[in-house]
Amino acid sequence: MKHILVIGATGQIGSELTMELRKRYGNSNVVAGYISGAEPQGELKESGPSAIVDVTNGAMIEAVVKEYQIDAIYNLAALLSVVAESKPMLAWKIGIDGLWNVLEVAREHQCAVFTPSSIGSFGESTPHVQTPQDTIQRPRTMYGISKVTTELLSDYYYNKYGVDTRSVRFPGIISNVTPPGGGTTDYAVDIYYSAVKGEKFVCPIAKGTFMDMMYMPDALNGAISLMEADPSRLVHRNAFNIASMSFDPEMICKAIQIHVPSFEMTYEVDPLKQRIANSWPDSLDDTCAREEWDWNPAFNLNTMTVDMLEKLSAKLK
Ligand code: AKB
Repeated sequence: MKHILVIGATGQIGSELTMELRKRYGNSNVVAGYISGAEPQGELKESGPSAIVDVTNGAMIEAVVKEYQIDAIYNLAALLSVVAESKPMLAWKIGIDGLWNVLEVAREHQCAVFTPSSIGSFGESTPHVQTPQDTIQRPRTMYGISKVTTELLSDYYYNKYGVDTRSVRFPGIISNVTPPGGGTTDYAVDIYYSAVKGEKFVCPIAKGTFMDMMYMPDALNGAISLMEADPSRLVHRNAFNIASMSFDPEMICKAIQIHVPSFEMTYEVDPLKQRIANSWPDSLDDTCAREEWDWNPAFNLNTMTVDMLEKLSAKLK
């Protein structure tokens, strides 16, 4: 039986991942770890155990791991790319000092660890089209630097101590539940809210800027499938390219207009977001994930758009 701790359980990915894990492993076996001021609400709070877990406090992580006999940790504590540029030291403290704490506790208590990386781990000098699994990673943002370090440190703990660390490089994640905050790819979520509210969308990312994106159900399934994968098949560990769709603002706008013909979009490019977006891949090659653990996403831009518009219309009614 798996006993799982999700650190960052009230964030964009954490809130849905916790519920999905509870569905698969049983409500009482999945602890929602949150920081003070970001308490779980509603179903997330009612459906299973929760505990304050500040990733920068190793003793706090260890106490929860011991209390609930945790054997797997999903460590989602991080600042997203744009906000990390305005608070680089805090981004490092949460992303890397926090990761050290998680890995040390995992080493002591034999826990498997999933800590996501991102398309942000690549930079200007990375090949941008069909970015290979193993390639140049020289990002210039603090988010990217912390994600490359996450990959290296996670591999280090696997190679040196045998800690079962695994990870994926998430693209921009699109969801209709908890909104993201402070990311470069957030526009691809915000645009759906504008469409459903009948508002014009002002896009902060320029026409022709392609980035990889993914619908939340595929992202959750990817993380859980990788953690369940047969270790003898894994050539890579930290972190796998995973992909399902790549589009620019024009393409997502057109996909929405099929269902909301009156929807309009204009541009007001945000220089920081654009600089970050320009440095990221246009599309990823995810062959290794497909070969080593059968990664196979279910959604494309059109099927995601139908589902997003339907769910958001019901939610915002
Ligand atoms: C961000 O935009 O910062 C994130 C990411 C792609 O890692 N969504």
